[in-house]
Amino acid sequence: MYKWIWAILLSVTGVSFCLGQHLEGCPALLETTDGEQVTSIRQWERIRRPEIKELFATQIYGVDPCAKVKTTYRVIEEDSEAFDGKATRRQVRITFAANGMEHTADLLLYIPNGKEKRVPVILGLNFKGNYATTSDPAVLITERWVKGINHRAADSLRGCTSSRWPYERALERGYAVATIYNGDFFPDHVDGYAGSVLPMLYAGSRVPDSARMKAVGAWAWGLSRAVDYFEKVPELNARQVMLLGHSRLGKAALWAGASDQRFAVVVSNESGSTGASLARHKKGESVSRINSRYPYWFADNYKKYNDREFDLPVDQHMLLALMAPRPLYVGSASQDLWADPSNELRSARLCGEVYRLYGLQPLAWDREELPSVNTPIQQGTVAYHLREGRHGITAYDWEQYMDFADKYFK
Ligand code: GTR
Repeated sequence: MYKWIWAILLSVTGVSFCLGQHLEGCPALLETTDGEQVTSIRQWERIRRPEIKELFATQIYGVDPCAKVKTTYRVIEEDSEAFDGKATRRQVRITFAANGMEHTADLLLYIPNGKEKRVPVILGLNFKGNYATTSDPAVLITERWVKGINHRAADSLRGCTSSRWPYERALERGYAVATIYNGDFFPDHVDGYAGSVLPMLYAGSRVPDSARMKAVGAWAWGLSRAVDYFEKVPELNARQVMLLGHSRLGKAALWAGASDQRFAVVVSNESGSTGASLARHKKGESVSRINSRYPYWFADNYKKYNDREFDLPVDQHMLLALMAPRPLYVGSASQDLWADPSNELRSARLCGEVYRLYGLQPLAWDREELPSVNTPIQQGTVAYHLREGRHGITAYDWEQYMDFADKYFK
């Protein structure tokens, strides 16, 4: 029924969309494996959502063994005068202990100063170490494996990815920002498993080898652990976390957002293959290409679908649908053909079926063609933009994501 209410509402407001959109050759989003039509939120939440989540876990991202982990937090550095007094910087060492083993991760957090209320948080993993996200000299240099010649972090690379982390702007807009190096959970290389958090989590587990998490699963697991910490910080509003991930870390962000509903807003920036982009009819990076280049990212089961996308029991719009009813933003870039913007857009449109079930406006763009560059479509609970330019995450992207989050958090 919601479908029709929306159709009428949107047609009077001049926005139209196609009813009953379906991805050809893919099991229906709103039909259970028993062939029952899903027409209520209750059926979605009790039956279909868990079914889909389970399929993504066993076939693609890996099953969380739900190890009993004891976690401790130690502030290793803090300064209330960061960025000329605008923010408090806190670096926290998180120690996880399970199955007789230990693992650590270092979280970098900036909190805007002078706020009376708890502030919303933007969370994302980073690719090169916390110290590479900012030229702030007090940020500790990671001692873990990093990409590069000798695999050691070097002070000369401090701030080398700072254009991707506009901290001061986010702080000015009232957001706290937190990040952790992805290598703290799984070093991003083919032999990364041994140095990852996974041997500790899977010790003694009965999850079959073929369905175990690898890098992307471990990164997603780590994102949830950051929220565990936010819940203990009085300055932060842990119910207002915008999770933001770029590219491979966008894939991890989507899986984290699907697995853990504490993320209030989820943003996929150019996550492409096995992220926001549909596998079926995908241009650029296919399932077999991603699995052969990055055999350590996804569960081994995923390799069964190399060159057989049409055998997948899911497609990526179903992953996006697991965010509902929470706000979701999919960002693409016009020259990022490897990620396939058209297929990211299609996926963002197709997940709308579930948003409609909740009576929410889906993506307010019902056309196959991409919208013009730098023209964000943010009216619905699902948003999309096509930034002009190459693969990357820029100040422009952040600005759109914060505009979108403001609507829900302010
Ligand atoms: C590419 C990979 C993409 C994307 C990207 C990135 O090499 O093929 O799936 O994840 O890396 O993370 O920048």
